[in-house]
Amino acid sequence: MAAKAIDDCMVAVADRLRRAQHVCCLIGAGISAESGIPTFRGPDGFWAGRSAFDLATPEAFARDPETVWRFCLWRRSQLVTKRPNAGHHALVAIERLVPQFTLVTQNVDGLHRAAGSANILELHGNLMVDRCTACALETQAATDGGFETIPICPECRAMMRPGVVWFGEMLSLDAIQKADAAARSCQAMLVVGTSSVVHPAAGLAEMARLHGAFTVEINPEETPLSRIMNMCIRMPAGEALPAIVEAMNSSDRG
Ligand code: BV8
Ligand code: ZN
Repeated sequence: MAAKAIDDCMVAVADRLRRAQHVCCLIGAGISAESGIPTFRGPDGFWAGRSAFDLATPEAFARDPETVWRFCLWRRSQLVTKRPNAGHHALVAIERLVPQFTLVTQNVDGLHRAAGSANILELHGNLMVDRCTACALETQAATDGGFETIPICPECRAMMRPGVVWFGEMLSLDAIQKADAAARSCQAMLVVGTSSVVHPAAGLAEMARLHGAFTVEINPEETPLSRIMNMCIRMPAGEALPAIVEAMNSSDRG
């Protein structure tokens, strides 16, 4: 894409965001790829050579909790050294430039909060949270010790589970209701770094489009939702989002 065409595209998106009362962003693992965190369905993704249904379902956990915990603890050991990238920071900047902003993320890596985002809905939970399988007590995962031992509940001594939403599990009603409301009421939605195959998250982009939002997909690859988007930016999030913020700020300067 020629430089001029990219600029025009960023200015067009910036203009839409500037004119919006409410901007909603639907985020997937792709935004964290530039922080060194694997995506799920890419060639070197988490699901490459592994079955999501052996590692991310309640049945898998009931059948073989050790294997599910080993996968989770391994991901945690990688995550503790990762930092937000320019894409995460650009989302913080956009949040501060518009009247109302809702960040709906499928990511469980906590990098949006680390970057300074405020209004975050974590649809699939958080990998650094443990939840008791018996009394539902939630604790922050230990990061100082090793990543070898399965956490035990400090209250009732039952086994803990990772605080993420597995396939076949309901999402938090509060999170999905707020995300649905945001999709219905926003004037612009950025759909960033998601393959748009996991529901009900992917349905939020369709909901936004249905309610008249200007929808922009930021992803180097095409997805099943590309065809319904008003605009597709085939660039990495870490490049596209800062360029959009720059265009928003320069539109400020007139
Ligand atoms: C539920 C665990 C209902 C946490 C995950 C229709 C309606 C409702 C449900 C379903 C339905 N059809 C099927 C279902 C069931 C299922 C589902 O969606 N299955 C799919 C696979 C067909 N959904 C569920 O089970 C959900 N629960 O619906 O409950 C219910 C009703 C009654 C009773 C009980 C239940 C639960 C979904 C949550 C599952 N948990 N993970 C964890 O360990 O992380 S989902 C998993 O995929 C991840 O959490 C991740 O968040 C999610 C989505 O993946 P993406 O983020 O999109 O990542 P992916 O690798 O796929 O794509 C990355 C993209 O980034 C790519 O496009 C790539 O091109 C791009 N990219 C790469 N680099 C960059 C980039 N983009 C920008 N910049 C870059 N640099
Ligand atoms: Zn307990």
